[in-house]
Amino acid sequence: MSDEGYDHAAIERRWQDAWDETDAYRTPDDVEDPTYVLGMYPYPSGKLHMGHVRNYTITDAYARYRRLRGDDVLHPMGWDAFGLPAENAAKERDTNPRDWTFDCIDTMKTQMRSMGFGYDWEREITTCTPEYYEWNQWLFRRFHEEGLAERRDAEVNWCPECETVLADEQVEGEEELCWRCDTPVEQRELEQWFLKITEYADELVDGIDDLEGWPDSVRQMQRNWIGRQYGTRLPFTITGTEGESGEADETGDEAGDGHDYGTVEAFTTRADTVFGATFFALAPDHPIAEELAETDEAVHEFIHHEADPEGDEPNGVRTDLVATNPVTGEAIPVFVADFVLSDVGTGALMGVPAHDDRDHLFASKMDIPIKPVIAPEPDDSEGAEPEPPDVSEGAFTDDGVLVNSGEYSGLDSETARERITADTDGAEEATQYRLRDWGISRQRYWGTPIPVVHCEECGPVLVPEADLPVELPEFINTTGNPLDAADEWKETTCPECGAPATRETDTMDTFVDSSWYFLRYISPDLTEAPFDLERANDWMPVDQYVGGIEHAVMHLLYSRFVTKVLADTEGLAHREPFTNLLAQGMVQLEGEKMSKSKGNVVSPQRIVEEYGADTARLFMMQAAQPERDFDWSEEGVRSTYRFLTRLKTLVEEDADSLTQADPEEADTDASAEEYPIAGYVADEIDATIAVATEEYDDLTFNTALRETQGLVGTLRSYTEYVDDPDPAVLERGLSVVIRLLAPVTPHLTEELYATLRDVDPEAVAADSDADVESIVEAGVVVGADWPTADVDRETAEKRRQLVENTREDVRQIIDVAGIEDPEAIEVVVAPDWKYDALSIAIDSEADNLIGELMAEPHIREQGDAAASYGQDLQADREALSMTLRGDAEFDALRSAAWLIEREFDAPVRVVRAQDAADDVARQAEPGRPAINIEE
Ligand code: ANZ
Ligand code: ZN
Repeated sequence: MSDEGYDHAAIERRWQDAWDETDAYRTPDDVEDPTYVLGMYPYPSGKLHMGHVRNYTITDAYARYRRLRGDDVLHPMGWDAFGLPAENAAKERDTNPRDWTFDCIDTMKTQMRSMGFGYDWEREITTCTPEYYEWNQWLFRRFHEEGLAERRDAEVNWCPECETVLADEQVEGEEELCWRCDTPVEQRELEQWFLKITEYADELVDGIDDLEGWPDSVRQMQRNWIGRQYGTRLPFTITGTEGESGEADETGDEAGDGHDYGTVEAFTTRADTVFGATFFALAPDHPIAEELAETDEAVHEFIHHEADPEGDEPNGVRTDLVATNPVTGEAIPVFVADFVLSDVGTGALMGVPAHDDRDHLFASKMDIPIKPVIAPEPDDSEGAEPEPPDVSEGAFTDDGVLVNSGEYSGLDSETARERITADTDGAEEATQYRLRDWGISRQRYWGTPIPVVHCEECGPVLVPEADLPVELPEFINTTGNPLDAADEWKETTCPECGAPATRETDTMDTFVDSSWYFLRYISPDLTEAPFDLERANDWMPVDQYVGGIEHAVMHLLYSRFVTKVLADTEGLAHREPFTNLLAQGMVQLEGEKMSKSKGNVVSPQRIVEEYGADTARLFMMQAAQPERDFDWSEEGVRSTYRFLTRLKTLVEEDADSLTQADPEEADTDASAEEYPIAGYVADEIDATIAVATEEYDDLTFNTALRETQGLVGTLRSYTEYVDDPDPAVLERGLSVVIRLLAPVTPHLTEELYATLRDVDPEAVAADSDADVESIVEAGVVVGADWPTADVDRETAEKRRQLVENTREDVRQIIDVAGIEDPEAIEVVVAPDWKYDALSIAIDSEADNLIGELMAEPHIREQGDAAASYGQDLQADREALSMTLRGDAEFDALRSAAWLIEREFDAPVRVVRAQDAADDVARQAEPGRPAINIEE
């Protein structure tokens, strides 16, 4: 403990024990609809890093805030416990993934406890336990029954040396080598399971519009990922030519001479460019391309050796075929090209180099003509004709006006698309998605076994519900998939015919686990179903979800998908799982993301040891808005620690001198009469509550904390400036500060709240259970209410602004007039009629404002003064805004007078206009008192 410190270790341990002992964070099953606050559960890697600490401090602070507001709160935690790293670690250390995982969970749980996170640990879930993954298998069965799970061929990474499938993470570098033996990895087709998320594609995109509590960036990422496009499918007729390879005539005269390949549809979003189609292209694994490869050497060579769909450059080979454009009748050459993707659209496209960037690149490389058919919209005012754009260097990709397009010339792109689609035989509107079905098969051990048995007679058969869970066998350390080597486990009998059969050795993608875990917390011990439907209907959706932006696409999309399926099949009453989403920013060190690989991590454990969890939490929450990245700063941590130390001293010193009165009952208005300074402090307390509450609602903790620290400063100056501070105001101030900080620094505030209530915190460490119970129950975490303000935020801010502006005006005058040593300062608040006039002016729609003002007898009575103020108002009409009323301004300035007094070391008098000299009073305006300084 340094000079400036406090015994944070003892305090934090004391309260953690007390919370545990009293189950302070339990959410009983019978609460009606708790506020559900959830942080993305961690992968148990062994250590909490700063990213975790930030994520979980955000949820913890918000959960505590909601609890103080009087909500029931559900704030659970669990473990995303399956995954490849555990399997690798087990192999390296010659242990098994289960032991390794549970060791990691133990350490991380201890660390979470030391951070003071208030979880309901009775609801803890661990996805690698059969009690959890049984329900993944159950889910798989349900999907299958609904026709939403399907087995198909798909490509995997295969190492021929290790004879095993590799995860993408196990394929290294540009050359794509096996991580273990450095052999070049091959692609292999394997039968795999898919969940048909594409059937929900439309609902998944449309629903994004309603996710108003999500960041726009995440919503856009989801839209892009789903990638819905509206377009047209155009039928092209493909025929062989008699010409020699590569000699097909571009004008298409020879079209139709040879072998007939029938019609191939091309999906396009730009049917308006169809007159500019100068080539046609097939994906390398398009059936026609594969057929050609049998006889055409060049096509064979391209498909099997040259095609590089991932490369930046488009590559292709020209075939002997031609395609007939269904709109123009023109014949164009057919290519096989690697930028045509087999699983997008129809696996074939019309190439329009003049208007598509990639087609332009390809055409330039392959010497294909480039023919512009869309012109930029000509400038209307000049009545100019549309001019075809220059496309020699690059494509013109905007919509525009059609040119060189026969009867369609002159139409705008949008209209042309509709007309061409309608006019062309066999053309139809089509919707196309980027989203693919969700491949869930993984050839690894540490995951949920896919509950399928392979029988020679019956094919793949689902394991019956009664036989679930299919449990993982003991881990075997082999180069390949340990499940393949687990012979005894693998051999079973067919559930349908009883013949010998083998188990599926693939396990599920761990995104399956996380696609519904938020439902499991609701009834974590249920043995008949994955979740209690009725309670889930009451408790879902998650009100506030917090996690890293790296999960903005997959995890969130899969969770949305599974929720929708459960709504359709199980009667879940919610179709979206997360109402509000916060994607937290990164913790950086010197501008770079903290990460193990960069070697720039700061250990949360060390920070907790040196400064305490409260300091770590407060520093993080005040450093930046939760969505923003911020830089770790040891100096920032130290200064946070000093702040907490000083707060502790302030509370302890004052606690002695304070009355035992209930701070909420304190009559602060009455004391404001006697002590004007106390009035100011009381105003500031209310203002702080008003602002901080709104900021907590928005999870902008940094602003809430800045406010609260400002109030601590005010309270400290107050005790320093005044000999006998009003005990009621001071006590209320301290009690408010403690409660406003409690969500972020729960341990110290609990301690100080006890001090303030004259409870000896040490008593919670004593043996008597009854004591702990009663102390905790009256404490800030369990017992206290969030403070309420006597003022709304807008009024509070106007009051502050008035005081600030007035001080600034005094400074200006003293400066400009060169006053060395002011004798007295008089602040004159405008007369009431000016406030009335201002209010009328703001509401008025009359051209003649003066006339409207003069219609009011008590304003007209003011004569010239009214006319002249009326003219001022008329001149500023657009910019007028309502101030506080005269008496409110008077009160605010009177209570703030001591600030001015202290700053300029002169007595201050605040008066209303009628009590001041006329020449001064005349200058006073609402929001801008007149100032008179005596030298
Ligand atoms: C003609 C055309 C003209 C196109 C034009 C675009 C611009 P984007 O690019 O996101 O708008 N396409 C169709 N099937 C494809 C496949 N299997 N693999 C790769 N690309 C394919 O996506 C739509 C466009 O992608 C389609 O519209 C098509 O090119 C291309 F000035 O057709 B377009
Ligand atoms: Zn069978």
